Amino acid sequence: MYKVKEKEKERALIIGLVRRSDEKERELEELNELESLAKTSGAIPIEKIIQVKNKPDPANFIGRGKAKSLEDIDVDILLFNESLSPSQIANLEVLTGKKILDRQDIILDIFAKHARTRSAKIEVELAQLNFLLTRLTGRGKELSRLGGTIGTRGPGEKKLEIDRRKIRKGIDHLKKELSRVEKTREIQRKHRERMFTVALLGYTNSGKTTLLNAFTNAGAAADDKLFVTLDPLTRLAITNKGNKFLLVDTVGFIQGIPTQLMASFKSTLEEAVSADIRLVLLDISSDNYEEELEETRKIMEDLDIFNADNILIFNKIDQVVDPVILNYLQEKYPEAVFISAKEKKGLERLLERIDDYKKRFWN
Ligand SMILES: Nc1nc2c(ncn2[C@@H]2O[C@H](COP(=O)(O)OP(=O)(O)O)[C@@H](O)[C@H]2O)c(=O)[nH]1
Ligand SMILES: [Mg+2]
Repeated sequence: MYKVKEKEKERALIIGLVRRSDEKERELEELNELESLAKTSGAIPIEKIIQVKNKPDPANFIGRGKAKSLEDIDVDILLFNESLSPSQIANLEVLTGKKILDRQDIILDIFAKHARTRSAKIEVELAQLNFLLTRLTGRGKELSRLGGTIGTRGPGEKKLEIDRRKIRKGIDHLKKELSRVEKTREIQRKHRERMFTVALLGYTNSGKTTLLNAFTNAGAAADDKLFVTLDPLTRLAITNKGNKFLLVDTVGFIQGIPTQLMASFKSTLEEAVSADIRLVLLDISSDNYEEELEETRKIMEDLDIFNADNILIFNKIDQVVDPVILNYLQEKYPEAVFISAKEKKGLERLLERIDDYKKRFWN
């Protein structure tokens, strides 16, 4: 399974393909999301391009000429919004000399990086193996179809069968491991000594990581030694009253998550589920914040964490030009906190709310 190499900071070109030019605007929204997913996975998105093509090329998706023209661009990854067939991936790899990834690859990579508990890691591995299996199966078909033509020697159907068997075996093994781990997990959790834990939830791009960083800077007086033992997605923060808490970044919600990935998505959110309270972020500058709020509610209900132990946060208020909108939302959601994580506005109030919750739930 391909992974974005974080240390080397690979450069990515993001590519969308639409059938008609009036679909460009919607595609651009998806590419914007894909861009932040790419960033989350550790790549550097360089540019986004949208190609109009009424029929994708069965062999090369974007077409041979277009693919050739990308050969000299200074990027390591070509990241496609649409899922490509195994043969398209192989052909594009040869034509361009770049790594070819699609949306599912990136999402799986992000899950893998956010999975911390043993069971979350297993769920992600399972999703990766299942995904690999569908790709192999697809490739098997492609290859046997090519089997008779000139220039293709025995395409290794046999090797593919062995690979498939290996993967299925791996899947069985992981499933057994998973049920074993889940049995012991509950017991361990009860025994663990914990700090007051606050999880960040919300869509990709809502500002979770920015808020995590804003709080960490605010909490610079906190004990540095503790940081060493925390994983990179968890920080120790401190309120003005001196209350310490752990702040956990999460994988975040992604539009239209493929259903095969739902299980691994949910298990990467385990930390959010077991947190004491959750900060639920919404991007107030998004055109779709109402839908996003509705979706957020649904996902949280599904995870059984839609309750009073959450603080609704409207982020990016610096982007709101019309004060009427702000007033309207403040009246409609009196419990919500309005902040700008980037400009560090409203954070004091948020910290006070965290103080209140800690007092209520933690004594
Ligand atoms: N204008 C503005 N931009 C913000 C704010 N908070 C985050 N951003 C930007 O929104 C984008 C996504 O933020 P990020 O923290 O990565 O979101 P995440 O995907 O939820 O972790 C970045 O470009 C941030 O700089 C804010 O309060 N105001
Ligand atoms: Mg983030």
